[in-house]
Amino acid sequence: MPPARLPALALLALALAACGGGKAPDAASPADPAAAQQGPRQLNIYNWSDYVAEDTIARFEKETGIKVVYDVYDSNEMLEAKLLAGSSGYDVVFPSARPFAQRHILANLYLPLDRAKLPGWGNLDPAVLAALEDVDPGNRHLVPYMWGTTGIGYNVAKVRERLGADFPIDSWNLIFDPAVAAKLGDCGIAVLDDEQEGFGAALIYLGRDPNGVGGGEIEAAAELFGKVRPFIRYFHSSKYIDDLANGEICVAMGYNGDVLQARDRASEAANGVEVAYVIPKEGALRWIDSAAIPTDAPHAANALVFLEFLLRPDVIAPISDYVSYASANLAAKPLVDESVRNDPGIYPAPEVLARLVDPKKLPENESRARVRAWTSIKSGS
Ligand code: SPD
Repeated sequence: MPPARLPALALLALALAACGGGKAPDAASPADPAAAQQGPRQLNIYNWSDYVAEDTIARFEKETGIKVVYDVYDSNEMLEAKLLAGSSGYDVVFPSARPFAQRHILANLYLPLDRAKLPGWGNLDPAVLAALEDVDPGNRHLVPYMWGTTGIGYNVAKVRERLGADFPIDSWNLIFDPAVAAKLGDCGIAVLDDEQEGFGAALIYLGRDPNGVGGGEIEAAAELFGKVRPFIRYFHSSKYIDDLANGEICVAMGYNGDVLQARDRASEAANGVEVAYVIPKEGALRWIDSAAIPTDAPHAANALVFLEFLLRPDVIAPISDYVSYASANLAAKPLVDESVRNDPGIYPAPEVLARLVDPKKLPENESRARVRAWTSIKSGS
């Protein structure tokens, strides 16, 4: 289980102390391979689970001779806890933009990027860079990596069996309508253990602003979850991938690419399980994950070599193919497999894109209250 999120002000204070009273750090040190070779030939990466291709790290190690230590997490809170504890030892991390990377940048937790060492920067999609401008003014600290949506993954046969062939599978009602969830409870409903995603989905289903504050949002979402809590098997942010693929659960609130990885795993296993992903008609949260170099990274030069590696279309396109997420690299799109480019679960149609909402950094007291309420929601108390 991820550690509880600390109040942002407490985080900020810790971060400022760790960074020498909030003094802005210098730009990352030189990153050309020759310079990188002068320091320890190591790189410590902390990334989301299931977020690179099978050969990505081995390929980097072979090309550069830099040895990678690769650890994974499945929630922004886990990453944040490591960063704020200080001396994490990590050189490259992958925070989601809002509110995580946003408050990390405010707390000087990331080095400004030396763009001279990132000639592949021009491959990035200007629209994604523009979308990050409010989080990272001037795009100084974050290299956008992948973006996606949080919707519903489901086992087609099991859900159809229980709801009938004509029941439209296009709504958050699969999770939030007690009458529907009651019919699916026996085959397993999973929900992300993520307060932002949980509140976001519930408020969107209720027709409310997921970023709303002061209008009884917390109570409304808690009441909604209270009605369906008996039908939710578990809250977890990565277990659902294998469980969907193996037919152990039949509905999951999940990240689009993770659900599509479950679909691919089932199909590779030829186990007769068909998994599908839907962005609910009521709307969904859109998120952007970026790569960043922590201020106290022990191998900042090697980190820049890795970021430049990720900016290469021939590197990021196969990652996109494998993880089923849309990358922020526009130049790579023609290299991405046609089945991925044409998958509406990865590149949604314009009318679906219009229903997506970016999460916002909420006021500190609201954020704290949501975290507290999320604990109660999960325990069913
Ligand atoms: N397996 C990779 C999942 C990446 C999800 N990142 C987005 C989180 C937004 N809350």
